[in-house]
Amino acid sequence: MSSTVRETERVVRGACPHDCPDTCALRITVEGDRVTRVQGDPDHPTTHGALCTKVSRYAERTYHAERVLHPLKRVGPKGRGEFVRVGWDEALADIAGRLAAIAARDPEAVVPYSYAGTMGLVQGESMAQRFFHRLGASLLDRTICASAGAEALTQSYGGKVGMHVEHFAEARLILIWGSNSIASNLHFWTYAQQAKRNGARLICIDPRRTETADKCHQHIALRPGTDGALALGLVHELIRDDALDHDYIERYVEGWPALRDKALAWTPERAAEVCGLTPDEVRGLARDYAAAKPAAIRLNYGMQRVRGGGNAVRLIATLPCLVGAWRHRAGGLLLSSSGWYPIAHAALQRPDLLGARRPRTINMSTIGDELLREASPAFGPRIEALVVYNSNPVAVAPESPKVVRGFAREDLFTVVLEHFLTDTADHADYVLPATTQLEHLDVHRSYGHTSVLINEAAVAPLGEALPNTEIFRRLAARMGYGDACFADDDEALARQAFGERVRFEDLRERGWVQLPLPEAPFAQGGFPTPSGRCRVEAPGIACPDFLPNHESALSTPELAARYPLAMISPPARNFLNSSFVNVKSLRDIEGEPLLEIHADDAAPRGIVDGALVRVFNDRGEYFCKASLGGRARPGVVNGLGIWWRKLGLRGSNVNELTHQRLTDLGRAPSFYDCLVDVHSVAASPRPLG
Ligand SMILES: Nc1nc2c(c(=O)[nH]1)N[C@H]1C(S)=C(S)[C@@H](COP(=O)(O)OP(=O)(O)OC[C@H]3O[C@@H](n4cnc5c(=O)[nH]c(N)nc54)[C@H](O)[C@@H]3O)O[C@H]1N2
Ligand SMILES: Nc1nc2c(c(=O)[nH]1)N[C@H]1C(S)=C(S)[C@@H](COP(=O)(O)OP(=O)(O)OC[C@H]3O[C@@H](n4cnc5c(=O)[nH]c(N)nc54)[C@H](O)[C@@H]3O)O[C@H]1N2
Ligand SMILES: [Mo]
Repeated sequence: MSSTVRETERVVRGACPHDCPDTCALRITVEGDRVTRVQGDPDHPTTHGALCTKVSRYAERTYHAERVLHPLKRVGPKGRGEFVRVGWDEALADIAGRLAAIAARDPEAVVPYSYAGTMGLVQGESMAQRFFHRLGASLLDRTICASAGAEALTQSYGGKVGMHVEHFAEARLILIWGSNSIASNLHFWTYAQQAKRNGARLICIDPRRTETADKCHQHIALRPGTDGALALGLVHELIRDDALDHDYIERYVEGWPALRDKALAWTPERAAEVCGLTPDEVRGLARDYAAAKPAAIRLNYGMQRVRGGGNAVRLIATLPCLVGAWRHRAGGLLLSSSGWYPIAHAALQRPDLLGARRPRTINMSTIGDELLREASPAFGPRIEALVVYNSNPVAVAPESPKVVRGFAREDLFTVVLEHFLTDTADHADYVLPATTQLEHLDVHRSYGHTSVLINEAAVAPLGEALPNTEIFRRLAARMGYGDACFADDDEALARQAFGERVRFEDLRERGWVQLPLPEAPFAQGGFPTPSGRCRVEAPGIACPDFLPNHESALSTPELAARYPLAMISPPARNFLNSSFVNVKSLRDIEGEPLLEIHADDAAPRGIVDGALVRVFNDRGEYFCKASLGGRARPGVVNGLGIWWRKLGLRGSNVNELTHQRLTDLGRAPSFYDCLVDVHSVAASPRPLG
């Protein structure tokens, strides 16, 4: 480390637990029993000693005055956040009793709800899954973020695999597509800048003029959800200019003729019309992409949160095959690298504990609807108990008016494992205090690089907090589950995560282990599909196509007449989804919830910069401040996420407006496929309290 370590200090190896492609290696400085600094590890290749603003304040989060440090039991109405402190024994006995009584009627009435509050393999889905499998609870389809893109990659490439992030530094052209790298993939941006210094051209494809777009050579501000049309226009031009690598296609692409025929109908004029671009933008992009060797695409999840998101990913994933970009290690595409990791999921989660039972699967992305559903033969039992960990669904799930109604059900028994009294915890019958990353052991993979990392516990748990694993271990004991797997401690779980493939001793000693992988993984095909080829069309896999948004002038003209603005809701830079919203120093940087709007859309509505606005549609209303700072394109507003409702304006956040319709592939939410209108509150026709 650059800073010297004092005698009274020790440095512990950590890993950032957050849902971000960068999964940084941390050096955690401890003085006595307190963490004094959290820094990036200078020796880890992709972290290179740098952290984002949020995680360099991780200690501020751990030692936050509002940490939940004791079990809490609800005393007030649901949602009010009124609790009394209780002991662990009382809480666990009551919870186990309630769950056992429900399970005796039908275990599927119990539903776990979790996502990536921590990405750790131990504190994520290990002991928790064992517990729910043994109980026979409903399974959870974890779709809220990336499953459209994941399913698309799996159809096309056979898995969530792609370029190595380090090699972007050598590319001649980088398309930064549906990614605000400076905000949400900072350590990739370092490589993009290296490439730029070496003369590479950077093109950002994003409806929003992000801080990343500001620093690229060109910004292509297409309409949300039109990436598939743009990709088809590009394929059209590659064919017309004969810029194809016929040899690569012949050898390593399956089903190309179907796409060729489709793309012939997508002239640059037609694509431009759909995307809200000029035909020259489409032609220029195709020419640049064909000419630059090697050309690399950093695709990210922002572009797949729309109805046709899966198909769009598949169309874009085909481009590097068509021009043979994969032949070079600095050519190709990266959406996710998580498929490279040899994780022993079954050992960690023990689906065998289900025995012969085959519980139903609840989709987390439609939790609002699911909680409000009555029992039926098709659905099964009404949801009677919800156990939430590593997630804040009341803030982050789509169509929150319904989510809130569901969580407010008096006949729903809700347990939330948390660090803080989030919007979700406010609705709990019991809140159980969980440890943060500084207080527990874990091992991590990444979805943006390819090393495995360890996170050692730096300090003892604060207050009465316990790791998620220990909470489920104790619950299992209360339920009387005697299976040996419930006795595994966290180190045993960490060792099981990779089995013999990654030695735990190496992780302990070095902090991380690089996976052994080929430099240019698909230079000669070798995609993890049965044929080894990239699949455009194959048995059971349809040729991808452009699908217009659920809500758009193309598909719902009547709705578009009433709600003429398309809204996207990408993250605010200083929050991590809804995490860190309660860290004051970070909230102060963000100021207030914002809606970015173009001057041409603001003027006729009498909206000025900084005005309080009401954003609304048939589902709900969201109050925030208008920002005319030039980041929104005409016809599109950007509602930056994801504020806690109770820290936002008038108890609302942007998910008041989003809907629960799913994507084409992967059953994911369509957060960025949403029509709204906006009024200045002063000029609003509705009385406001
Ligand atoms: N600072 C910060 N970092 C984060 C997060 C955070 O909340 N804050 N969240 C983390 C998580 S969970 C994830 S999944 C990733 C998300 O990071 P990304 O995968 O990059 O996805 P988003 O941030 O949702 O969106 C990225 C960009 O896509 C743009 N976009 C929206 N709609 C479209 C479209 O239809 N087409 C195109 N081409 N672009 C579109 C948005 O304007 C945004 O600038 O980042 C992680 N990192
Ligand atoms: N409108 C709109 N909505 C979105 C998005 C968007 O772009 N726009 N993005 C979507 C995306 S990409 C995602 S991934 C989801 C994210 O949704 P979530 O996965 O719910 O992410 P967070 O909001 O960060 O909430 C994680 C919670 O886990 C808690 N936590 C962290 N570590 C631990 C732990 O070790 N133990 C326990 N028990 N709890 C822990 C944190 O305190 C935090 O409250 O939101 C989605 N929602
Ligand atoms: Mo995400």
